[in-house]
This record gives sequence, C-alpha cells and structure tokens, in this order.
Amino acid sequence: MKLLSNVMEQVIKRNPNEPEFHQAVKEVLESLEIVAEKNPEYLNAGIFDRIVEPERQIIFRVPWVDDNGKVQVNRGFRVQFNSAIGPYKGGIRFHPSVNVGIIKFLGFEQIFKNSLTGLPMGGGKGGSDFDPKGKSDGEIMRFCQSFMTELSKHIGPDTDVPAGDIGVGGREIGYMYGMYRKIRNEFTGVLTGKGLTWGGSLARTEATGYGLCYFMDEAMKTMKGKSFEGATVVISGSGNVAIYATEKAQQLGAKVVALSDSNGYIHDPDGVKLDTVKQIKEVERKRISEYVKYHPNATYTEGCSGIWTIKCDVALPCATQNELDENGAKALVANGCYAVGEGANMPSTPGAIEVFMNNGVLFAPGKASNAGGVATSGLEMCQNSMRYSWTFEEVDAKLKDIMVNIFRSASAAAKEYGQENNLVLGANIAGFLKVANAMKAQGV
Ligand code: NDP
Ligand code: 2IT
Repeated sequence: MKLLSNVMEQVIKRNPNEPEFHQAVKEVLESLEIVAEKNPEYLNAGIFDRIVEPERQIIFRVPWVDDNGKVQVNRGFRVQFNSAIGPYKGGIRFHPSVNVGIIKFLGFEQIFKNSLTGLPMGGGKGGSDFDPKGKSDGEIMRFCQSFMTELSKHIGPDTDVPAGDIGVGGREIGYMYGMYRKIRNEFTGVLTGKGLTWGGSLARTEATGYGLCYFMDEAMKTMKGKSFEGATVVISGSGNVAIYATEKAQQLGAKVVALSDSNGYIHDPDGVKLDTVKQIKEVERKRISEYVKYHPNATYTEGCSGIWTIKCDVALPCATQNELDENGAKALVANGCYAVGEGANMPSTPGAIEVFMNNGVLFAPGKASNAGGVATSGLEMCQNSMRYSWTFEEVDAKLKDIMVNIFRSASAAAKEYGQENNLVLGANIAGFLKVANAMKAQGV
C-alpha cells in the first residue's frame, strides 16, 4: 500500500486493540490502492479517510434480571457506519466475544456487501456480549426487551434496520420487535427476519445459505467448469447459514459430509442427514455432537480446526471470523479442494486467503458470497413498504438473480482492474465504487 498507507495508520491509531477491524480495513484498502491510483478524485474528496470512520457509534448498558432474580449487566452496541446509499442495514450479534472492534469490522464489511446487492442499503451492525447459551426463554425475552429499550431510540424503518446474526434468529427478532412496537406505538418494518404473519419475508430464513450456493454454483460453472453435482462438500458451523447452505448444496446434487459448532465437528461419510441436524439445532438447541447418537456411522471430533483436514471438493466456512487459518487452507489444498465460499463474515485469515490464491483455488469472499441474507432483508423491506408479500418462489428467484449479478459484477471489476479471477479485489472495488460516488455527489 502506498497511497492509502496513511489511512491505514490512522485507523490503527484511532482504534487501538481492534485487530478484527484492522484486518477488515486492510484487506479492503489493499484492493482499493489501484482505484486510488486511477481516480485521484476519490483521494481529493477524502473518501478513503471518511469511509473508514463510522458515522455514529452507540454503546449502551443492557441491564436485565435472570431467573434467580439476580441483576445482570451486558453491553450493547450499534455502529451506524455509512448511510450514503440507504438507511443503515445489518445484523445484531449476541455472543460473549462481541466488542466494539468486532461490531466495527462487521459494520465496515456490511457497507460493501450491501452495495453489491444492488439494493439501496447503507452499512451498520450491532450486538451485545450477552451469551444466549443455556439461557431460558424468559431470560432471552427480558434481555431482548432491555436491549431494544435503548436501541429503539436510534433505529427506524428509514433510519436503521437491524436483523439477525450469530445468536439472533427468529425468536430474538420477535422479542425485539414486540418491544419496539410497544415503545413506539407503530407497526413498521424496523427489523428484518420477522415472522411470516407479522411482516416477515418468505425465504429470509433460508436466504444466506441458499444465496451462498447460488453464488458458488455460478462461480464454479464460470471459473472452473464444475458444479455442486456430485461434489463432496465440507461446511463449518451448524447455525442458520450452515443449515441452509447444506440444504441447497444437497438439492444441487452435492454430498455434504461435515458440520461443526464451537465444540467440535461431525463427519458423516454417507452424507449429513439434515432433518436430524435441524431437530438438534433448531428445535432442541443442543450440541452437534448429539448427531452421532442417531447416525452411528458418523464420527464426532472435539475441536474445530480439524474439520478442514476432511477431504472435499468444496469448503464453505459458515461459523465465524478467522476460523480457517493458513494450516487449514494448506490441508484443503493438499486434499484437492478447488473452491472455497465464505458463508460467514471474514472466516478465512489473510494467510489462508494467500494459500488459496497461490494455489488457484476459487475463493469467494463473504461480502460477496454471503450477501443473500441481507439482500433478502432488502426484499423484506420492499414488501413491508408495499404492504404486500411475494411468494417463496418469487423471493427465491430474485435472490438467485441478485447472487448471479454479484458474481458478475465482482468478476467484471476484477478483470477491469487487471486481476481476472481475483474475487476479493473485484468485490471490494465493485462494492466501493457505488458508495464512493454517492459520497462524492453528496459533498463532505
Ligand atoms: P448462528 O448463531 O445461527 O450459528 C453460528 C454457528 O457458528 C454455530 O454453529 C456456532 O456454534 C458457530 N460459532 C459461533 N461462534 C463460534 C466460534 N467463536 N467458534 C466456533 N464456532 C462458532 O449464526 P449464523 O449462522 O447466522 O451466522 C454464522 C456466520 O454467518 C457469522 O459469521 C455471521 O456473521 C454470518 N452471516 C450470517 C447471516 C445471516 O443472515 N444470519 C448473513 C451473512 C453472514 P455454537 O453453537 O457452538 O456457538
Ligand atoms: O452479515 C449479514 O449480512 C447479516 N447478518 C444479515 C444482515 C441483514 O440485515 O439481514
């Protein structure tokens, strides 16, 4: 980095102790160096300095009472990163590892991802260090209500529209929506991922995983002359994204042989039985290790990183950031894996990405390949505005179109800037240009 190195230095200085945020910014700025060289007007308008600084960051206390009557205190966050092309949009994460740096990295990624969808959505992200594991339904509800009591002051259907992410699914969106409605006395599309009888969109639950497979299907056909048909696939995680990536990959003819959670992974050489996984994870909210009780041919291994040593054609990391490192990448390459599609946000470390690039592996970065979730959130906002709902088939067809278009624009930008097949570069540039032009047009 030459022209943009001072931007990076400033980010590190202003945001100390936020390694994930630095990592996400560095990757984007490295891709944008060539854009800065070719288009000095972005430098002159201070676009790079501005785009790395959130428009607004809200940090708040979330007090709640547990089932034993004890007062608990968590910390809540909402980072409203960029609203140049639409209201802030992005998920809410409940996980004990959440801190402001993690929310900032996710909010920053969201700017470019949302831009790539072609829909009018800015970038934002929120969350809390609350750990939903082992909490009763009543505790989850009281936490969500307290969280929304403060958050409701900062969001709105034309201001900022949150959704789910790790630890936040339909149940949590329901409790948060209920509280927003009480406080504001309005029924409005302020959150996405809502239930189907109160403004939710068909196919939003499936959208991120399905979208990932639509993206990879198009990318594999175009860049490798391959498809999911007959492919062996390893998927990490066993949450929303992993489950529906498994479902679509299976529908497209793949054999998914592994899934994981933060404790360990299962390997089922006969192909994962998704009904069992849905029962364990969505209904019982238990650990993936339970799977082997129902399917004795499968094995369970403690620890997460070993999942990448399972032989496969396609790997889809769908759990969390930095879950796939250089060693994992080398193991995948050694076993003949030819395509990696990120369902999670930033699951591959910079070292892993380098291994994929140097070995000709098709690598799809999350901000392009997992954009199907937020794209369908955008479609939910659209349906809410119309007070109308589309059928599953209509939403699914639009989702597929959007994912194919994202692949094409990332691929075209990579080619235009001289690095054909580099989807990291292509996605970063294509996502950036739309936002940068809007910021330039709207003045400082
Ligand atoms: P869920 O909470 O439904 O599932 C998360 C899964 O990842 C669980 O299996 C969880 O295991 C595992 N996981 C979480 N944290 C860790 C960790 N620190 N180490 C190892 N495994 C972990 O979340 P989602 O499926 O919604 O999200 C998964 C990823 O996809 C995230 O990166 C999210 O940002 C991204 N994403 C989600 C979208 C959506 O629409 N939901 C859209 C785009 C991206 P355990 O149960 O043990 O915690
Ligand atoms: O990372 C993401 O894109 C999401 N968690 C989905 C965000 C959304 O607003 O649907």
